[in-house]
Amino acid sequence: MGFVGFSSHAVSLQLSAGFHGQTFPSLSKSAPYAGIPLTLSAASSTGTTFSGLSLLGPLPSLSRPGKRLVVFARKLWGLEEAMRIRREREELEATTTKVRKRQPLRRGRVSPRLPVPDHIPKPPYVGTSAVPEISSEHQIHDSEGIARMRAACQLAARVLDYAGTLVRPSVTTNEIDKAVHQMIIDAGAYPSPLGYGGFPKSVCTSVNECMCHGIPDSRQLQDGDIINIDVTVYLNGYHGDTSKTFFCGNVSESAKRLVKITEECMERGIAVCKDGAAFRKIGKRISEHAEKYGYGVVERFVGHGVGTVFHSEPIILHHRNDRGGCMVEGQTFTIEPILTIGTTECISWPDNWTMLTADGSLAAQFEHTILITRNGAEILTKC
Ligand SMILES: [Co+2]
Repeated sequence: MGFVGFSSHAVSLQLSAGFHGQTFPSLSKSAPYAGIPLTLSAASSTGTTFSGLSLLGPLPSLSRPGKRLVVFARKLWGLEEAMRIRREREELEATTTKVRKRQPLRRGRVSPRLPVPDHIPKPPYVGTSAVPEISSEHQIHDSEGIARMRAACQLAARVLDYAGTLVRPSVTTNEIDKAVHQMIIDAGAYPSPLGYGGFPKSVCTSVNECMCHGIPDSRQLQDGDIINIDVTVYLNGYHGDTSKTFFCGNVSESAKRLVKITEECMERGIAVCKDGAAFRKIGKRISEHAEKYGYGVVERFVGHGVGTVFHSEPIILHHRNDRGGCMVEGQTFTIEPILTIGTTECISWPDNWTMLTADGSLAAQFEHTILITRNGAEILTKC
């Protein structure tokens, strides 16, 4: 699960009805028809010269040029009109097909919070409604801490893997939440998002244009959706945090490409990590790769230190930056870039959690928790 960074350029627009989602191209655009070049350079009763009509083939012989010209021009207008109508119909069909393919995301019903048995230890923020401040302490572990981090991260990875197997058309995000909740509880862990700053569910499910922090609800997944599932578990006093974007049914090529490049961006960010490396290298490498494909890197949501505290320093920026600081062996943090096809600006739903691209375009995200080692980084949230 991500955290809102401090370098925010985001607009805080509330969603207004009809603002979000696909826009219909105005049909009036096609009204001034400019198809066949028709140039009547001269037209008189005594002599007629046609030019620019070669597209229409050989002209009939004109015994009475003036009259024939009028008739011919009428025919042309009829043709123009027919073509204009046809074009408008084709445009409309293209538009409705597009809309049918992907409706703007709509809110469903959010069911009551699921209970957690008393014997499961809860993180300290549970029971408070304010979003906790980001802790200034970097999380650097001894061998005992590393072993616990490994256990928490392994569990998070297994839960995410399982959650991904549930993704298919007609399944609701609420059903995914329930299954994830149960698996975490059964493992003796606590689902970290539940009750974090008042978040009402055990996992984040972010569909299509939702960038992150989507709340599981009664909406059924549709064929062609992409969905990020973001799992964080709290096990033996340590958080493990990971997310992945899954395909639901048949997904468009453009969505597949966005998802693939987003995963590659995360991997490239991880590849620069090692003891002593500058944090800003992560954003540089991610941005370079995203830019090659014309994608935007969202600046508002950042990676973070993770360990005994859910969100701490260092703040990991995924975009180009000159923030200082270097990685230290034994340190754990997340890298979790969000890429978009269109704008990187976001708007939120009135729940103040669900974040969507301001233009309704697709967003994808991947996240791993990593451990900094002397020569590189170990991905802890791997199955
Ligand atoms: Co996170």
